[in-house]
Amino acid sequence: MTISPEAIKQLKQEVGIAAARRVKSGMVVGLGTGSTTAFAIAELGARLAGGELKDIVGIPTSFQASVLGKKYGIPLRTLDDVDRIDIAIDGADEVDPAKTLIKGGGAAHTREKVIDSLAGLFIVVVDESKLVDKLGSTFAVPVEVLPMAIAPVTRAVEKLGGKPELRMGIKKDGPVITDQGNMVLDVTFDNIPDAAELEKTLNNIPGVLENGLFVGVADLILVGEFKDGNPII
Ligand code: ABF
Repeated sequence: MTISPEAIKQLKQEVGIAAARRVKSGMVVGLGTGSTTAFAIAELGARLAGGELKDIVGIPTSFQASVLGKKYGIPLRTLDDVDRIDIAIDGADEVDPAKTLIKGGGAAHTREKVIDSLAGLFIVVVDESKLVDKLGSTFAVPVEVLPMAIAPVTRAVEKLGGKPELRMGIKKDGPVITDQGNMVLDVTFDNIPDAAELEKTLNNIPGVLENGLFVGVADLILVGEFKDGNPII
């Protein structure tokens, strides 16, 4: 059954709000990237403004997360300012039954993996369209690469059986540049029998900063889905 864009947006909003409601006063919150997490950040801002939530700080995973955090009045800090992250809320592009994720559709997976991995509780917020039985079946694995190493990394990834594609900007006038000044190869694999092994192998290629396989990082997956025509989490 195909779900309309409006309905998908409603699911994203419901699941973002549900995640934000798990944040308690005084917490340090990892602020993820993407449209679903944006609803969680807005809800945190509303709860702060309404006085229901006090004294939280946000650790943004990207420039986009920083902009939203500021917009909604969440005091922002860096990892140098805090000794812990209580909860991280972030999106994903794919979630498999083992809670392994593919992330990086927003080219922010390098900082996301740092913050999401440090969190005491990493909550993933997705709509039902992100659930897959087989990792890599709907989304390529993003790999952040030093620009000077694109050619050798492309060859190395092809040797692994991957089909890499340089991610271009929306206007197709040049490659996407990450917050770290690097480029992204989106690598399609026909099969990912061992995600943990592939994550390590990709990150061991000289010139690779980080890839979008998140293995054993997600603690809680909140899924927005329709049941009998009503959105449920
Ligand atoms: C970010 O959110 C990325 O890692 C992931 O690709 C994206 C999902 O975006 P959305 O919630 O808009 O589908 O965390």
